[in-house]
Amino acid sequence: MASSIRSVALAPYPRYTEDEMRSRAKALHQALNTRRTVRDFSDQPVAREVIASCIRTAGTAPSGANQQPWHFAVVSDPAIKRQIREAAEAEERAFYEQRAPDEWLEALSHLGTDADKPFLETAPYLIVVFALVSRTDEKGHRTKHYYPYESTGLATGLLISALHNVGLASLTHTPNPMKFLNQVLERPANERPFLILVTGYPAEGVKVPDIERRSLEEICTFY
Ligand code: IYR
Repeated sequence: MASSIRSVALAPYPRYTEDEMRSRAKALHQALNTRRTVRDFSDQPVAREVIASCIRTAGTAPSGANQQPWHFAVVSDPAIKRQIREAAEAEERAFYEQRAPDEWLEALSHLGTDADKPFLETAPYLIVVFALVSRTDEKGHRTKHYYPYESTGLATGLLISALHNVGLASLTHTPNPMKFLNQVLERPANERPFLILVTGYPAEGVKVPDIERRSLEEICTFY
């Protein structure tokens, strides 16, 4: 290893007994397995500090060359939510009515989605996640980022888990195309819209599609 790199001691990783490991692993699986994507949100407000804390968790994700190539634009302003809804619904109408191939619509049919996106105004927060393909410093020097989408995906996974951990529901929404998010939120061109994480409490009595997780045998091979 290059000796010139600055390093610090790893904060201690606890050594659990094997029993503790089993039960901790199971407990986290049980907790995250109750997460479901919801499409119907309560308009009940959520403390901004809670959202901020969950985003700090997202920011702990590993990233290519530790460039942390993400930005989270947190929208609670009703006027901005409305603009996002209007632009997203326009794109979605074009998607559902013209652009989407039949095969794609068929794959979506069990979810019951359509071009109406009321949750973009109902939910207290729209966390618009951007992946940064590069960054320009104060001197105008541009640095390319590596694996920006993979890194931002990892951060988003942590964010979804962090939100679930505090009892908040989320919906990963990807209007297609999403370029309008740069205009509405005045984000520069190096920041590429990745997805909108619609966030809040689930609406009372909300129903979700009756779907199942694939089994361990199907998603995993031990060699
Ligand atoms: N963006 C559209 C369509 C859509 C696409 C996928 I892949 C989904 O998992 C769900 C929806 C929409 O939001 O309706």
